[in-house]
Amino acid sequence: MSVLRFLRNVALSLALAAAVAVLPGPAGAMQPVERGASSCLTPEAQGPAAAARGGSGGDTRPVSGSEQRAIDRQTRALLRQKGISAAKAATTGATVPVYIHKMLSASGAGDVTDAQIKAQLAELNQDFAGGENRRDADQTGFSFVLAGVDAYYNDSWHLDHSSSNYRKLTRLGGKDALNIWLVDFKYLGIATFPWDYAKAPGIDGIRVHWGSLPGGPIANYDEGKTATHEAGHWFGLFHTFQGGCTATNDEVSDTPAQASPTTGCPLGRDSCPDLPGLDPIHNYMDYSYDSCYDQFTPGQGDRMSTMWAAYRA
Ligand SMILES: [Ca+2]
Ligand SMILES: [Ca+2]
Ligand SMILES: [Zn+2]
Repeated sequence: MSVLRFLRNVALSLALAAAVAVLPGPAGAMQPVERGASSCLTPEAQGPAAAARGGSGGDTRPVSGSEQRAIDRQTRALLRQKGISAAKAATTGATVPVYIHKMLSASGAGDVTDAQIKAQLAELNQDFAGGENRRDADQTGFSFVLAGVDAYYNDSWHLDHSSSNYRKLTRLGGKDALNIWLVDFKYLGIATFPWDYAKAPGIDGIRVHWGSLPGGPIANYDEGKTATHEAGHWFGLFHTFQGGCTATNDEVSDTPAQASPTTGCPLGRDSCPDLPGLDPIHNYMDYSYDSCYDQFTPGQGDRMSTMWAAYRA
């Protein structure tokens, strides 16, 4: 994280803490959220109506084109070491244990119900099974089972402060376990990548705004698909706009290239008019509204399987 970005986040965190302090209860703690860490903060971004998944900087650490190629070389080398062919790796599936950590304020703000957690797991299972678009969505071979739910009452952790620290202290399971920390921050979610697990296992997982769970209070992002998007990164997917209008872009051949993130659900958007296909606005790895999302592609399914075989199996 750049110093500038860090300072901006600190400033925002302080502003959020101040705002939360004067607003009562979980509903009052509702704050504007964005996917991307590098989005510019504008006055308009101060209300829930401005909620968006974020800017082009994204909700993961940035990965340059040259680093993408280095990751691919490393992935191929790991699979060779394990004696797994590329074809076999691409068919890997798994049942993923999920640990939900409710990072509540000292007074209990940011809580979600057991029914919401159950609905979130059902959403993940539906989305990774291609259940929202029987014609075009991939059955990825991944399913999810709830392994545990815990709650912490800590104002600092609730606002995602000291996140490296609290994640190391609370993370459960091995490299195959999806840890979901539910927090209150300016993002919808933030994720780590599988190829970073070995060097930072303690922080592996996804942080998700508690208000984005099914039935949550964030307009347009209240169907639990933020967790689906962030889990996509955790499995090794980039955004569909990674790399912009280039032939390689997100390294998935069946997602048309896209110049920039989508907001809302603009049918017919074509931000790379010189490259084939309309923008994949329905793809879980774009920034569209939850109601607009309905698919991972077969190519994305293959990439997630390949990354799983290399880094999480
Ligand atoms: Ca692509
Ligand atoms: Ca196009
Ligand atoms: Zn993302």
